[in-house]
Amino acid sequence: MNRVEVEKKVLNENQLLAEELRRRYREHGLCCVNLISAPGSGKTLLLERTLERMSPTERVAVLTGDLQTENDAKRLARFGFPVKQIITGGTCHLDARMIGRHLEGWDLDALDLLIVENVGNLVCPSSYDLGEDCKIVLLSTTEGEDKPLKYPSIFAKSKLMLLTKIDLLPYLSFSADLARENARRVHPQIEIIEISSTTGEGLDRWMVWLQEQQKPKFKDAKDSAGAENSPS
Ligand SMILES: Nc1nc2c(ncn2[C@@H]2O[C@H](COP(=O)(O)OP(=O)(O)O)[C@@H](O)[C@H]2O)c(=O)[nH]1
Ligand SMILES: [Mg+2]
Repeated sequence: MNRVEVEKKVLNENQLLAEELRRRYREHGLCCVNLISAPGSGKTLLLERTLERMSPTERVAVLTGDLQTENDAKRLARFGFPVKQIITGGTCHLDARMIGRHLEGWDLDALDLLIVENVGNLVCPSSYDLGEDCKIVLLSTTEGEDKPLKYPSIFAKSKLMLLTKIDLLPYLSFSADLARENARRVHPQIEIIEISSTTGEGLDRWMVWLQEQQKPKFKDAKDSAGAENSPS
């Protein structure tokens, strides 16, 4: 098999496992979001801010991926929600098999929201379906406005772009307007929220958006429970 054939086989196998995860999430009424960005764009700090704003009764869990270290899981575990680190070794993305393996031991019925923090990389994670409801791409103000044009795949596949670190705008030549324009050239319908995890700007909007994503799942779960209970 040549390299292209091997890559195709790996992606096909991943797709089957991702469909299986999607089926499980649907069955349990669980919403899954997949956060993707370059290293250092602010995924973990945003998740710290997100978890600290959640009430202890929220049914949320996090899987966080990195090539090495448990650092991010340690940062996130202190909020009391279930968190697991996925260490990929050298692999530059998470795949569906890794997700499935790390879900073992968790009761999916006890969860409404699964947040996946992917390995920091704008290229490889975009090719690997994790069975998620949507991908979310983070672009920080220190990365340059042209990244949606240079790495179009992930911006094309993401439902939401979070423009992060906007507290730094006064010190940078970064144009948020141009970044938005470039993202919309690649994906005209992409939703965009500007945030700062240090000042808290935009975080209310982000929390509402995240809550909104869970609604269709609640409805699906309710509908199927209703169908099971209804006389046939
Ligand atoms: N100024 C500023 N720094 C941030 C913000 N979000 C994250 N950072 C910093 O950026 C660095 C990388 O953040 P981290 O959350 O670890 O990024 P990750 O690699 O995408 O998970 C850390 O030093 C954070 O403190 C932000 O909104 N504003
Ligand atoms: Mg991180």
